[in-house]
Amino acid sequence: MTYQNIILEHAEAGKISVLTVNRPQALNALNAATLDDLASALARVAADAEVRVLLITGAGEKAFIAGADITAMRAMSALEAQAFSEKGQRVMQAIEALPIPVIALVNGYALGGGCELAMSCDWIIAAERAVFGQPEVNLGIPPGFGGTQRLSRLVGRARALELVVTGRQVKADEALRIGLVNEVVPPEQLTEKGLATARLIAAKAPVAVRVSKQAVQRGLDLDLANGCVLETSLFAFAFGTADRQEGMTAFVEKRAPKFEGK
Ligand code: DAK
Repeated sequence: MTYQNIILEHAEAGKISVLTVNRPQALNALNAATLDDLASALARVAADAEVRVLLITGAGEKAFIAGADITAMRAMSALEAQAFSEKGQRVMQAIEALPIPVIALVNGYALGGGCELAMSCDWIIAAERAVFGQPEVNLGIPPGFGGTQRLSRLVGRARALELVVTGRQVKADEALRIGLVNEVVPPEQLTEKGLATARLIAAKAPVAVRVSKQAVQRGLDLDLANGCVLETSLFAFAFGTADRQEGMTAFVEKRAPKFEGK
């Protein structure tokens, strides 16, 4: 399958997928065609049982994604804007709903819809030159791809609201300090750091990784007691897998486990 504005590649015998938004001439801004490409690539990754981790990044040296495409949005009618918004929301939800870990490798500007897309991933690794922000107030709109909701969940109400209503941009070191990103690395090490993290995850028992993501993600919408009930049932499910037996047997036999995702 060929895409217009993204590249979908595979590494480690198909266990790691790397999705690159590829419109560097517009700093990888999200227009409708790019959102369609993303939706289709995400559906493909979701349907591929071999893939253990997805990495999402942006092409070029300057930007991860500089936001929704302002030039395209400027010309939209209200109905077109509604369709565009729905496409964007679907992409963010599709990222979040993937059963495997998704890591954003933010190589430069992650503004507006770009910051929102990065925050839809499970966590962010940033290059030192990365810049984050929700500058929509400069354009007369609030964030519209979930930014007000995900930013406040990541950095807290006060910091999120300050960033959203001022449009202030945050460099990588501050993003690390406020908990927006997990890690900051030199730009030339970003891809390798992402791949190394993905390899680490791909070597673990796939079912245990998937249910761990479910437990953390779905548990955040529950109170503690119900979150622990959810954890117990997912734990019991994983306990029934052949990989659980293999993991424990390998430990006792002092050898590396061979997990098969069963
Ligand atoms: N859209 C379209 N083109 C963009 C773009 C964008 N967001 N950002 C950059 N570009 C284009 C520039 O126009 C320029 O194109 P040419 O002039 O070369 O043709 C090229 O990329 C290089 O950009 P610059 O020349 O501006 O590069 P600089 O280094 O000088 O500046 C910058 C980099 C990232 C600081 C600057 O480009 C910038 O401020 N960009 C805009 C950032 C921004 O405001 N992003 C937020 C977009 S609003 C919705 C839901 C969600 C949304 C909307 C609606 N609904 C519910 C309906 C989301 C909204 C957004 O994301």
